[in-house]
Amino acid sequence: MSLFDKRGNGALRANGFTVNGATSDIHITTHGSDWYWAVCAVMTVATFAFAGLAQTKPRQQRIFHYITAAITMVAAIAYFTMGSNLGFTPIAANPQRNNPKVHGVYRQIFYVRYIDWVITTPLLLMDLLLTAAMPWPTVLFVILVDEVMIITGLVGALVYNNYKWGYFAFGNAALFYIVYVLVWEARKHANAMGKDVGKAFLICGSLTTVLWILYPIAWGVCEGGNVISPDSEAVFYGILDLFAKPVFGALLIWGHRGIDPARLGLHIHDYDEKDQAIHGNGHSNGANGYDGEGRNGNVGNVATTV
Ligand code: RET
Repeated sequence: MSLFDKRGNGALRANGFTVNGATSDIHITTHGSDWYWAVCAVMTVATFAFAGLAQTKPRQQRIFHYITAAITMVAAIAYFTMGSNLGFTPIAANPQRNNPKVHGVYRQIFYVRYIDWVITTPLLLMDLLLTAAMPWPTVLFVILVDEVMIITGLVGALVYNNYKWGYFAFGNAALFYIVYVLVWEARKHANAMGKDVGKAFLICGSLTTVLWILYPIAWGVCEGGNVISPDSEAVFYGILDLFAKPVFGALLIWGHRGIDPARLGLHIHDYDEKDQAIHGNGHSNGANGYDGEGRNGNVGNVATTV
């Protein structure tokens, strides 16, 4: 163990590089771990900021704050895991390289990244597609395709031979479809909702499109091709994640400042509002609202217009 290891934050020593009997010899150093901790801190601060901002709005207007806070909350925990040198498994690198930065047999593959993404990328897409007031079947399908993208990326990362590129190809096809919906269908839809909605969508949608196309490039040189070191992987994915989550989230919430979600078809009920669905049928339903007997025609219509 080098002097530097002793000075490090301790996580590498505490948790080690051996998992299930295999040891990663291509792994992060304390630099990588420190960087993961730093990103964890930013994600945590962003979560409190987004959740705090939500409290400044009426409950019917918090949906985008909550979705966005959930995204950074999950990321904070994923980064806590990676900073702690956990949430990885050693996978035989293919190809094995002579470059000392990636020389070795087993590369440290952080599967926890994909657990983060499988939760957060659907939420990011919800942020965007709800902003564009897309029909809910489209939202559902895009999210399912997104899950295909992330899971194929995970499986590909865990495969040690060249079959991993087959999964990579499926993942890229999925990304292609998502990008098509964002830059074409959803953009048109957002513009039809008004100038402010169109602008908010354009800014956040463009940022997302550019960033998301960079992820498979990172995968190609990290989990896929074993070209750059795990520390560089930490920086590459870390910068992408910082832009895709806290920066994206701040821009999205800012873009929504003058937009009532009701304009986007998101009619959300609250117990103390003057809402027919709750107060208009003569029943006193308390905080739960509906009487559960389908007496109020409005409930069905309003609640499902997404
Ligand atoms: C993988 C590999 C398989 C092919 C493709 C990928 C794309 C991943 C993307 C991830 C986005 C993550 C975000 C995280 C937020 O913090 C899975 C790397 C296309 C687009 C936005």
